[in-house]
Amino acid sequence: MTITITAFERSPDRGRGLARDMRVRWAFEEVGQPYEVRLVSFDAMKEPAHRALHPFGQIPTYEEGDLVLFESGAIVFHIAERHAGLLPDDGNARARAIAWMFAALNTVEPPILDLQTTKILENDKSWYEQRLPLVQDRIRVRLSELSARLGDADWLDGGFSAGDLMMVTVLLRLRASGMLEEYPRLAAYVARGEARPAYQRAFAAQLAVFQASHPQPAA
Ligand code: GTB
Repeated sequence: MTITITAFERSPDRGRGLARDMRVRWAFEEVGQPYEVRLVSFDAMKEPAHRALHPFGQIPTYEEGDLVLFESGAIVFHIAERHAGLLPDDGNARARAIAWMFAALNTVEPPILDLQTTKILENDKSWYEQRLPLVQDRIRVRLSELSARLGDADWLDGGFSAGDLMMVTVLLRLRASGMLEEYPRLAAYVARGEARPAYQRAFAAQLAVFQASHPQPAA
């Protein structure tokens, strides 16, 4: 059965792979599951037809026959449960990999989102200069803890899992800030994720969407 996900018609990240369809594309590539993509505009996302798929009018969504899902975490989890390659067979190891998925989404991503909200939506506020370092420090606490746990390992708990996939995509959102480079183990961890062939294929697919809508002028 065909699986269709939604992604931005014009991603504000200009093809840098930071929108949340990227983690879903990467999961599909890791498990070798073909998928189709329906591109949606910002306006279309808020229309009833898309809200029937996603109550908050966002991307990504997932459609497979009668099944409709939203929330990138739920979608990646569903893919990981259905196909081999993203969750270990051993029950305890599997539970720990799932815990890392939740940690990425619930513990590490929120302060990173806070930084982006602060920089984009609050930079004209009188208190911006006071707030920014507070938000950055909250991220540094998490990065420092994560780096300590990772240590010299390649991945968070044994082999690469959906927990790593989620954590790498969350950490990538920090790249422009330069904060990742303060934690060389985490910078290397993210680079390992990006070097995976499945990541490369997913990145190329979302970049192609941006390039198609922004053709390069002939030299
Ligand atoms: N919790 C949901 C999930 O994980 O799926 C969050 C989904 C979400 O925030 N989707 C965003 C969206 O649809 C796109 S990814 N936004 C439109 C809207 O809310 O109206 C967020 C995103 C957007 C842009 C960049 N960027 O430009 O770098 C990065 C990430």
